[in-house]
Amino acid sequence: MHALATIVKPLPGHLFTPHEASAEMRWEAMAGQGFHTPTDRFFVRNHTSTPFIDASTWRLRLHGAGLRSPGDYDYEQLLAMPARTLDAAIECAGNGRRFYGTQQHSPTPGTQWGLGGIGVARWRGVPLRHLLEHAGLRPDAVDVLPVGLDAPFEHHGHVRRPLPVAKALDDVLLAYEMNGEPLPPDHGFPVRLVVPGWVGIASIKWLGDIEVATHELFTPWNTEFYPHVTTQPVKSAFELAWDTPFLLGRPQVIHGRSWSGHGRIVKVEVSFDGGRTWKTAEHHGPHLVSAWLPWHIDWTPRRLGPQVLMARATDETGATQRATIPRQPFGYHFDAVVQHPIRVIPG
Ligand SMILES: Nc1nc2c(c(=O)[nH]1)N[C@H]1C(S)=C(S)[C@@H](COP(=O)(O)O)O[C@H]1N2
Ligand SMILES: [Mo]
Repeated sequence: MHALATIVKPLPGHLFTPHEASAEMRWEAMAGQGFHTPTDRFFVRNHTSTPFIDASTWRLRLHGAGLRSPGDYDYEQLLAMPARTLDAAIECAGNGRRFYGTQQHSPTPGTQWGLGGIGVARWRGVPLRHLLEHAGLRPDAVDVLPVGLDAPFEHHGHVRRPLPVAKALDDVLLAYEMNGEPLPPDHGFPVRLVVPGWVGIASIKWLGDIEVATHELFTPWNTEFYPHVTTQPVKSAFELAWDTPFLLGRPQVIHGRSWSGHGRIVKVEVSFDGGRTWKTAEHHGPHLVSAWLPWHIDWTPRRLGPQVLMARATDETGATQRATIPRQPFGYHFDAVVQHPIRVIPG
């Protein structure tokens, strides 16, 4: 079992691949699971380490020129406010970064995530809109800046990234529950933001402070890191380990999931011959705009040896996955088709 000092929950090797202060979910850990990612295998991305926060002394401070009635809220007050449940993905902007190097021979620095820097949970909490209105949101408010209570990151201060007020009022949740339990320490206890469809960094964990400004705000997280990055692109993954062995001639049902920050997935195709021909996969389960679409396809391996499986999805905006994509200096937004290696062995 791997233990990262920066993460509290256990990180068994069959569920996670460790990366410095973060832990990536192994996609084979989603095989046979329901729609949501169980919390025990949900990826963790920490800039520093998981802090221990006492909910009984915790306060959320709302302040700034964009509010008429700034003030502090405690945990009990938040729990007593009108709540909403939301099924949504959180995905790191760097998810898939490794494939810039392995598939396109153009590696980019940063955590070398495969495709496991994503999870879908059932979040419950208070709509950010409700809290902002409660604190007297002024019509001239422009940006909302959530700040984390974890240790400052290098010389950049606390992790914080501004959100435009329009997104803050749309579908953002102040979540205190994940998959029916109080938020675990690694995922932001006592309260985190969940910003559907946007890069993971928008979903600030261990929330302690929200500033509402009447002008645009800038922090290292929307200038230096993740500039101009808002919604997540289209991606697909197989619920399979790398190099999974399959028996020749034995019928298989191959499972996977596809997602997009822009809207619903409308089509998923799979290629078993390196991208020459594509077959349409079948959907099942709920088809939610801020989460993923589970799918499956039948396949009987007819050729021995190492080969690749490829999946490509298309969303309702027409965005799809290409064979290769231009290099992105930070290694964000890898939305090309991933070549998933498997091997077929004698049956
Ligand atoms: N306060 C704080 N919030 C944070 C982070 C962090 O390090 N500190 N990491 C961000 C990043 S980069 C991602 S991808 C998501 C990951 O959420 P998770 O660890 O619950 O999977 O949290 C975001 N929120
Ligand atoms: Mo991230």
